[in-house]
Amino acid sequence: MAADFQDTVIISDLHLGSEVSRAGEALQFLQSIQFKRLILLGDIFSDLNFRRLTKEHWKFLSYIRKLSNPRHGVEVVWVEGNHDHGLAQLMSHLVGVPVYQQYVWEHAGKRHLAIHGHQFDRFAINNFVLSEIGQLLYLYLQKFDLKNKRFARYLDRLNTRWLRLSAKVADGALSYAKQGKAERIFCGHTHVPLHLERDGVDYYNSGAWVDAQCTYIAINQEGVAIHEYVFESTDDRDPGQERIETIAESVGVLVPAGLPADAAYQSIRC
Ligand SMILES: [Mn+2]
Repeated sequence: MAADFQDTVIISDLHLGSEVSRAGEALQFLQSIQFKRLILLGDIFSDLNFRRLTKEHWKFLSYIRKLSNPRHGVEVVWVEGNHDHGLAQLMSHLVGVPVYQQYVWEHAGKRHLAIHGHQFDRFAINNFVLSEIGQLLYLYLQKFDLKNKRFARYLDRLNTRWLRLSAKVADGALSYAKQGKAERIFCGHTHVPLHLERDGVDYYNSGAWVDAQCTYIAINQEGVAIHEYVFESTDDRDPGQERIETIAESVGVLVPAGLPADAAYQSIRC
């Protein structure tokens, strides 16, 4: 199927070196999918202490190194996050992948921009009141809630901290994309997958690979979608299994599959 082949795949916030990192599943996922470009959108590492990396974490890194070999015809890009900060030089040597502060590319006649998103965490909100985007978000969520009862429970679990950070990064990113004349902007950092559209600019958050919910962004000719990767926990015979969660571009928000999204967020610093 055409959908099995992606132009670009984006993952972020794997937090290697942390106990909650889902490195094994991330590796399984990358091996199950075909793509021309892989963007590691920041916070792939949790900190600079390499002694905390487990065997599984090293396996993930060595696969990235393998993938970046020109022989494979895959472009691998590392975009620095706040936890990755300072690893840039080391990584490009160790894993053979170029590291960027932000990465810009053209696809389907549109300008795409990938940036981790911590840059908007302390974003000075000057022309957009935070409560406004908070309300906007709730409107999106409520609209969706009409179709999915389970989502009501998810909504209940959202706390103000989550909402504030997720909204802040979305708002900052949308403004930044507008300035930079990008039609699509991609961030991580908040650990919460999200799609928002404002003034003709689309914002996508790739979520994270820690705790229960692991999400990625896939870009192909049909557009952009956020997916949840669902893996076999006991048996590896069908590692490619994956469930497409929601994401029609028009709907605008990802519904985690009944999982406590805020738990993932709270368990580790973004
Ligand atoms: Mn981060």
